[in-house]
Amino acid sequence: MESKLSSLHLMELENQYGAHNYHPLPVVLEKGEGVYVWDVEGKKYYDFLSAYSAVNQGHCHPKIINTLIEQAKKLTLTSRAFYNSELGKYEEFITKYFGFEKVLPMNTGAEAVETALKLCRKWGYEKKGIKEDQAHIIVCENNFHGRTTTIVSFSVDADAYTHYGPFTPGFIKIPYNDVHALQSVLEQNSNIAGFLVEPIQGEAGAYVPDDGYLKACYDLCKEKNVLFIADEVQTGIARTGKLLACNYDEVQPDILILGKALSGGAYPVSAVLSNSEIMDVIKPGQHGSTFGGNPLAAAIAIAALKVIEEENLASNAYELGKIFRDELTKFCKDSKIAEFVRGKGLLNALVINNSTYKNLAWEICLKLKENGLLAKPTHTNIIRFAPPLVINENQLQECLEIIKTTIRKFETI
Ligand code: IF1
Repeated sequence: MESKLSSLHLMELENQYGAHNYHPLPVVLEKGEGVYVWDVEGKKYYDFLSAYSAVNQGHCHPKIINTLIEQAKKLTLTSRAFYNSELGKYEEFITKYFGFEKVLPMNTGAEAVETALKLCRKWGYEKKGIKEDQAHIIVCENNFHGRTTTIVSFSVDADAYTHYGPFTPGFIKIPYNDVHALQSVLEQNSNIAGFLVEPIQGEAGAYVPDDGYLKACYDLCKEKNVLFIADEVQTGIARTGKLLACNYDEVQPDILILGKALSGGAYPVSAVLSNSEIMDVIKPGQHGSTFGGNPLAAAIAIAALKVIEEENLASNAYELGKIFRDELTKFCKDSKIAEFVRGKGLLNALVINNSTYKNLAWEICLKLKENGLLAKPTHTNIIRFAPPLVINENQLQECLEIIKTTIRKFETI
């Protein structure tokens, strides 16, 4: 019998044989259930990252995993050269679920963003009448939409784009949460095909725009015949306390991009939704993916979306998110380290004052880990808190205690 490898050994293996494109927290996980994960030594943690909001339904949700197992035993992949028994059912289900006429299935978030950009450009040429190669898409500063060459072409994060050029042209960056910036570009440039926006900027540290921002942008887009494209890969599927973060502003995007929790973390599943008038510009042979729309993904996604509804995860995220921010806001008043908390639903971030010690947020996360809660800093001084949406109030209170006690220990240093 081979003896079990220790965390240290497993981290060394990743370090030696894997590309160094990540800097993980030093914890090696081997099991997950609901809001909990366990490391290889058997220590149990609350997961406050949820695989960047992919496991909204909780780790290894039995209904999702059973669907996965049953479908995997039957048929996993046919390619789109043939029809499969699950895809049509899924397409009907997801379009009705989100109120669109058509869906284009892909696998990862970045692929779905790429798909939306291609769809938008094609619509710009074929429906709006923009001259060949002149279409522009407006994007926001501090965006995060994925890692492909085109997507990093419009990133403002030097780590994301440096030395990956030459870049894809055709994107105009404007400040986020600035309706006037959008208005002025729309007025100056008649070659705009779309406006791509995150309803809340996740990577920027759960940066929430003003109420009404999305609606105002949407209205401007309508006025100028420009597609409003919402990237809800991270904010969608109940994370922010509503099914979509766009629901807060009662905006139905022209193009909706989903990923992550569309599978509950069981499989890479992403999707682009729109009405036929837009989607039908893509004809056979003009876009696709070997795995996109495979029967395994289709079955899993239906199960994952059903869980969201059956377990009222949107309203749970809404209610518990409020409690979480209220408690931490109170805590921040007496803290020299914790500055403020922001977010919506269960997508929240705590801003840490790291003026005296730059790595403070990382050190806090290491201590949180020792105390049984996993979270990861972003932009050196922001800690993102995003537990699975199946968390209950008792568990949340326990987590708030862990967070507060852990941070208090640093106040005295
Ligand atoms: C990583 C961040 C979160 C996304 C939005 C598209 C994608 C993402 C709004 C692409 C992906 C991830 C990827 C993950 C880290 C993570 C992240 F910090 F980088 F910004 F969640 F907050 N649109 N977000 O947030 O989806 O291709 O990855 O499936 O490790 O890069 P993907």
